[in-house]
Amino acid sequence: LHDCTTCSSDACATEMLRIADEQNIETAWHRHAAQQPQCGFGSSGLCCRICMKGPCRIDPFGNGPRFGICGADADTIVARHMVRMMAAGAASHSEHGRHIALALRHLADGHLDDYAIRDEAKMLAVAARLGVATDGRALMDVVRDVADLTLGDFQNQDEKKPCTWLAATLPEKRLKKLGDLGILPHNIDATVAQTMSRTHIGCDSDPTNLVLGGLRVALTDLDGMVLATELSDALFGTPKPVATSSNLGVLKVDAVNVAVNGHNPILSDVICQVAADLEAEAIAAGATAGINIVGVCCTGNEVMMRHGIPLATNYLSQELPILTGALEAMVLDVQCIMPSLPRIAECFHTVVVTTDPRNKIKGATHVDFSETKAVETAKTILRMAIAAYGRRDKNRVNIPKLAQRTIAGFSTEAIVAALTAVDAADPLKPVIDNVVNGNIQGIVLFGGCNNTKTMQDASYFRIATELARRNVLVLATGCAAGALAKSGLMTPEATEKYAGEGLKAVSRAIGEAAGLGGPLPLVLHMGSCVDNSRAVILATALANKLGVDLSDLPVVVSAPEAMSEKAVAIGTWAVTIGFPTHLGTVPPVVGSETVTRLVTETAKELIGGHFIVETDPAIAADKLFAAIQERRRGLGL
Ligand code: NFS
Ligand code: SF4
Repeated sequence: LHDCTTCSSDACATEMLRIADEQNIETAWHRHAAQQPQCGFGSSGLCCRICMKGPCRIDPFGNGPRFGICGADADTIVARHMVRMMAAGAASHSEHGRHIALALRHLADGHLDDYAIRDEAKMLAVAARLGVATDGRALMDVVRDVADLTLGDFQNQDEKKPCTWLAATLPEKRLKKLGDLGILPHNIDATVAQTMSRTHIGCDSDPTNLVLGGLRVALTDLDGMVLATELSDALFGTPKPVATSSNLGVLKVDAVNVAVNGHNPILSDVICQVAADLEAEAIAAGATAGINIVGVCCTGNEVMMRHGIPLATNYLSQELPILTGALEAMVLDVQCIMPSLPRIAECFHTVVVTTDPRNKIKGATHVDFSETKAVETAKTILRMAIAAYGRRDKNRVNIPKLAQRTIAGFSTEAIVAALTAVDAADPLKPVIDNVVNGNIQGIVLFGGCNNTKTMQDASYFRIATELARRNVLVLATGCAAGALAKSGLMTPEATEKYAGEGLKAVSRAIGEAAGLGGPLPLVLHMGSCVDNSRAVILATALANKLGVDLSDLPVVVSAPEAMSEKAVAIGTWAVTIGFPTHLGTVPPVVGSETVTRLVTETAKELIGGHFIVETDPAIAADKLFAAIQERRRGLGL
């Protein structure tokens, strides 16, 4: 039903897809094939389902209807749907952030015994950034104030007062520009609700005004991400470089293998902490190697960054760990989880466990997770996995041999610490000097998902190696980071092999000064998708040091396999804070020339950033490099 040679560039995925075919098990790739051809109206954004008079469709070639029944034209229809995608993305990231902020608040009030402030220095640094007094105060009083200020970003009703975290994160120049345009949000929840309300039938139909509203709601997505990352670091620790490995070869034949899949470290971090306590029970059940926790998608990135937990795989191949026949449990929380998982698990002994009462899946076992009994729940789930080990069919175990060595853990703090080893008095100076002398041409941040519309992981490898060869420093988050880790690009060897001479020299100097015993990895893993905020904080530090705006920096963003509504929100705020942003999958906006022009051209004049839509990875690399060169010229370099 599908052509395996174009599905994935990941060797483990290809191997497992052969097994899927042999055993007649359906995966996302098979379902993608079954969906072809996909609807042209939907693909171009010209199908409106906003009211029940619809669906209405606009003929892109001008031979059929030009207006929906209410009178909405292609521009309105495209803009409304795109803006709603941004709102959904912002809601998702911010809900994750709210969850962490509420946990902090409950911790401060003494209600959570299973959590602690594991990085006190980060907690105090965050407090200082938000203007919370710390001197001589009890830590939990500081935590309570930080939590309350954070929750204020979901509650403030004064439209003139921008969200606290955005104000504490972006450079002054950028804040002023966004404020002047009226797109600096005051409240995450209110902005998401306003976005839903203005896109209801018969409300905002002016495409420019709608897109501006989209930029505003996308900025709430950034707000939610920054607060999620920074507070998670305080709760669970700020990542430091750590050596681990990636791809399905991280599963162990003699272990109780447990995959954590989803996004929120509130659950996955506790699972990692308690696994050691149940080691003896696993061994007693016959698993001589004990319990082996592996990650999938973004929660995988969270625990990889903080604990060196290996990454089994990224989004599109999340079904495949079950097909190895060696996965005892897949533990889920929220977002980007395929509803097909329990169906596949039925063919094996794997238990699929949902944990969030608002995110259940038919066929999965639900174990309600609450922070007040986190350790107890994590143990219950791990014991379900240990019990499943006894039901494993040894004859059906097929673990691919491949696991790539991966150096992860490059939080902003870790990067600054490495740079401090080069110049203790002025850590950012080595980066700036090397950007000025051209050893580093610029920085690219890879983010976003996998998408069946392209070969899995292939464009990431192609664009990243192409830009590194041209001396562009490469950062990555989310499933982009998963792709680049599985491709073996998060190693010093990859730097030796693929980096241009200038970049290689800088990476060696920093890596050696920082005691890594070699150059920095070619790609710096900055974390999960919410951790795109780390790159914003780093870019802001560089901009502030140079006295310029983010839109002046030779920094670009690339999402070659953008898929989710969250990715739409991230891409949009990346543009809104001033970065040229590449999408390798065509978003459903091409049905409107006006909206397409707004986000690919007008945005550049208005806010400095713009979307670059390019499905060919080689041409995308050229376009991203050209955008970097344009920025360099602007800086007189
Ligand atoms: Ni980001 Fe991470 Fe992956 Fe895409 Fe989904 S897991 S939050 S949305 S698919 S990168
Ligand atoms: Fe059709 Fe207008 Fe209803 Fe959309 S909102 S479905 S265009 S009538």
